[in-house]
Amino acid sequence: MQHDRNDGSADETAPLLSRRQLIGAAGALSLIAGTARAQHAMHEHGAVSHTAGMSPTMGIVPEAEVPAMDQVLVEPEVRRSVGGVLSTTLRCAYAYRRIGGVRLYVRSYEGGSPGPTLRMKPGETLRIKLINDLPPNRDGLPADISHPHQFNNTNFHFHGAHASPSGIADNVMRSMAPGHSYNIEIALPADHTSGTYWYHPHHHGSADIQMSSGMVGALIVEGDFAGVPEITSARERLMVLTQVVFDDNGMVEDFETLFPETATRFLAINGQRRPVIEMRPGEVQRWRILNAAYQDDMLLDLEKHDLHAIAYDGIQLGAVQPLKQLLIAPGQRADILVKAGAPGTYAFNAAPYDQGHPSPVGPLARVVVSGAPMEMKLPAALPTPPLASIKDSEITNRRKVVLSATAPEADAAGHWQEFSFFIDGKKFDPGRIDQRVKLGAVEEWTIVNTHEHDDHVFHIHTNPFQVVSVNGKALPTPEWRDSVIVERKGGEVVFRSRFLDFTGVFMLHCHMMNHEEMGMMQTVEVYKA
Ligand SMILES: [Cu+2]
Repeated sequence: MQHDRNDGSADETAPLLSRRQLIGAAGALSLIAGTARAQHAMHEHGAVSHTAGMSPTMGIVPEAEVPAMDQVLVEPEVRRSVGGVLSTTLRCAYAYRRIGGVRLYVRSYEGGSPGPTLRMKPGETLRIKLINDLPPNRDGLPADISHPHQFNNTNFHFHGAHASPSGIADNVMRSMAPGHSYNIEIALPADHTSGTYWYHPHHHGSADIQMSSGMVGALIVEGDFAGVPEITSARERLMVLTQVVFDDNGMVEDFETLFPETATRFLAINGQRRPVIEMRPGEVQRWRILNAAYQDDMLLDLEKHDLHAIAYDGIQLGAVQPLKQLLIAPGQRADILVKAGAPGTYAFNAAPYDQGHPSPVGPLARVVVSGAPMEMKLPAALPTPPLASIKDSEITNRRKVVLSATAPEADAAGHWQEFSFFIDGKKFDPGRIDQRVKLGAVEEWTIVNTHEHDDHVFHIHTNPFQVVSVNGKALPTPEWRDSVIVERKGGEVVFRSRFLDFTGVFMLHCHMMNHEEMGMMQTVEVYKA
């Protein structure tokens, strides 16, 4: 069956590394400086070797108590490129995680969540040996492949990469089976945009379960705003937002654990529940915010502070965009500047937002402003954005994509099996090509959401797009994105995109992963005429 196909020519199954080799490899990687970060890294490494030393059948492991909340925000371990290549291993395996007063036993990258932050530059190559140390699948393929299945298969997607979708590059058609390791090599063009990107699994059937377990990580393409001292001198923080879900055993093993709209137990930043973000009065910080939540939008609100957006989805804006609140959909990134006000403690919350069903609400963090004041300024202007606007005269073709769904009757239980999600009236079929685009085309697409009950989040791989209108209203400044909300009850987004550099098959889908997993995905083939 196509779904399970494995491009054997490219995939390499090598013997698994021994645990000692793995730990040695992790130890050799550079860790970022900073006391809190170093402590965190030590804690993480301690946890890894601890787990590595015991047999999988051993029951009780002595563990340090971790306060449930109010710890200083820490960031994931950073792995950097050296000599033009970022070469690393990523091990997928079960791990214990303490978070927010609960202990989880879930699938992870490198034993934690988020996974390590990968940092590279345009023109460089990302080379990963992905070791799938998850246990064998217990189930076969279901009759309907949009019925979640085989949760221990995985693969690797560089979300937002303008790179080849073929071979061993950013190819989400690959299937990486448990007990094997696989090479991934993604070359970024020299003119790739710089900013905040991320990675996550994208195997149809298991991606949602794995992402909701915390298998997500940031990927920073460095070098943006190099000529803007107000930004380069600002302390940078990475904030990976997730929705934390788990069952009575602290595990994520069934789709029922993810699907009800009330599934979210709490929200987390960098795998911490309500951490503390420290700032000095008058200090400006750059926050790289990634909504890596598996399902829902979040409306971010920082008490008594404005947010100043400088980039969306890893693409620089041409002017600072001041915001009272920031709506961020799953898959999206927003780079913002925050200028701290008077000393005090300020709530950073996910505020109520109606996405058809209520988005998750609650505290994300507390910002504690204290210490000696700093005199830092926000930039008055930003440089010309990296991607040229797409003019009317460039358009070679237009097309329309319709998102829809069927929901259960009012008297039904609302179990996930009573819903269906479609694009152009069909569920995902990996053996079918849904959109064929000629290499060199510049197209204008209209995305319509006819679903009565839910907003959806349109995402397409390989090429970013420039949103020109939303719900029939032209944007004063068209906005480059790789993921965009399309509102329910006939909401409509029009964007333009250039298909210039890469042939091959890639995906478009809803980034609310429950919807994607249940079939709201299509294939796109860019072909050379
Ligand atoms: Cu959706």
